[in-house]
Amino acid sequence: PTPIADHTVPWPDHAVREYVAKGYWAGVALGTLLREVADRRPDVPALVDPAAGVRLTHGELADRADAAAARLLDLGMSRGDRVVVQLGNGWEFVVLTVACLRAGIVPVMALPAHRRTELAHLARHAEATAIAVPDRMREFDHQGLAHELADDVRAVTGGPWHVLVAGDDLGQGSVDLRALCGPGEDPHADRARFDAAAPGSRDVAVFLLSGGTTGLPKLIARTHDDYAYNARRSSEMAGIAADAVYLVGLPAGHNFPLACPGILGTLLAGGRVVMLPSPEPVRAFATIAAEGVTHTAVVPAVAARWLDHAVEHGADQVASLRVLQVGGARLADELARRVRPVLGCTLQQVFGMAEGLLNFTRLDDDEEVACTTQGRPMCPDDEVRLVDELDQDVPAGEPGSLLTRGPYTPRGYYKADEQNARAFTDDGWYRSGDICRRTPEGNLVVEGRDKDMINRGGEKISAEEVENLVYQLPAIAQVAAVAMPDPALGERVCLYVVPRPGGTVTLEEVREAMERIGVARFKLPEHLVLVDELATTKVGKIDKKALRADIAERLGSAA
Ligand code: J2J
Repeated sequence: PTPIADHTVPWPDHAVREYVAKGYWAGVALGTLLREVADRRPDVPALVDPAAGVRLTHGELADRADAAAARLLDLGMSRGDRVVVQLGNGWEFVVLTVACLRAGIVPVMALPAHRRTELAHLARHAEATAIAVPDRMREFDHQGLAHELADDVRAVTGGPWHVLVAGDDLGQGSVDLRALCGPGEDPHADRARFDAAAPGSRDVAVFLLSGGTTGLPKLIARTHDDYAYNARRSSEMAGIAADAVYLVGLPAGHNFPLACPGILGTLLAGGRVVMLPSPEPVRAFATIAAEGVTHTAVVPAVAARWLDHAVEHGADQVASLRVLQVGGARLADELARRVRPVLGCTLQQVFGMAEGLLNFTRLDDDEEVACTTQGRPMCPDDEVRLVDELDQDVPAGEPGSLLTRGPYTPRGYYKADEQNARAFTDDGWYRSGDICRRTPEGNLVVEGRDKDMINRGGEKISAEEVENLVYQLPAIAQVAAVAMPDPALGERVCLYVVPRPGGTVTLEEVREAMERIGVARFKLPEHLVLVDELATTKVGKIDKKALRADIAERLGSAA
């Protein structure tokens, strides 16, 4: 595989000097930092997977991670190699991730919902030589698909392709991930290997996936220095210390539960992480009660279900919960106001992005600010501009498109020169595509977006990606994917379709075709409107604003 550094966009030297001088970049690899925590608190609980009955202390987790890292090297992997990680929320995810951070093997954080299209793209683009999957999850044969991908990948890398499988049903040629993540025979030797050769702190630690505005997902290369700061500072924001018990209910490979503060922030603070396969309220509430959970992160759609559940069944089970972080999509003010009265905990709104910048409402903000804004940047040296179409700053208080730079916001996507020219300004500002307004006291309110993305309850869907897939159907002359309003999820995917003359197409046909190609289910359109032509703007582009208004009106008048 090509060295990662050949395709990353570095921060300029003066910025690096500043971030180091100000202590944001500590110069220590994430795996080393986690090892140091374990050495200070070896016997303190670190990781709980109630479903698997696994409980590990910080010492045990660190030892297992070192053993797993050693076994990855024994398989033939080495520093700088990439592994696509598509695991459910179980203990193996955490051990494997920490192992990678120790060995300098870079995990590519896929989502459990991803299918052939996404996984093949990630594996090829990252030139991965391994994939980690469950045997089966939610009726899907992940192991089978992982083996099918092998030929695809070998065609690019020419190298071997390791399929690491978590589960009882190991197929031929699969590596037993649970055994790989099990206790080692010689903990001292294993750790010595990585103590002596930790990855460089400026090296890439993880690849995160972008929230999707282009035909295929882009990779965000997060370095040890920047991601460690991301996790540490987020812990301060959320009040995570050694006594914290953090519940992971969102897909663990997503930036929010991984490091904002999530798994990494909690472990670095010496706290305890509890893995839960889904945030479904019955099990989540029972787990919060059983484990004394103090912190967790959800998307607005989940917050709404938790509130309803608590109204119906009471909130006694969540009495230990101190902070409920909500982010990923805009939280309605009315919902926000119910959090404290109903759940009895502090609401923290998080407006974040895998590209970097994190905004938090502070735990001591007054209720009005916490319920009506999405907070402010966590770092004093996060730079945020709100601009108009010509990249000029908008007047104070007016809505503008958000641009940002900072110590944990990389200056470009991985191996994506063309997209970088659009998504970043020449002087390195990331265009988040969010339309925000700044309140007089300095908090941001997310009012909309100027990027072509659909936010389905926090799951980001690129309209262009959906359109490209739909164009594979022969009956389609023209297609546009737009967001339609939805009471539960905020938005869902709606398709506007112009069929070829004499032809027609149904929603079911489109969904079946996409499923055959193999794509994450959450991207499948949920409504289809047949039209004779698509309205265009003055410059001849499809007028998505008009289409969004059209579908909102159609749904509104139907209700
Ligand atoms: C409105 N829109 C929001 C919010 C994200 C913490 C929290 C979320 C993410 C995330 C994350 C929003 N209100 N509170 O990585 O660490 C939309 C914006 C943003 C995009 C980023 C984290 N919080 N959004 O959601 O990379 O449009 O990260 O640009 O998945 O989600 O998506 P993603």
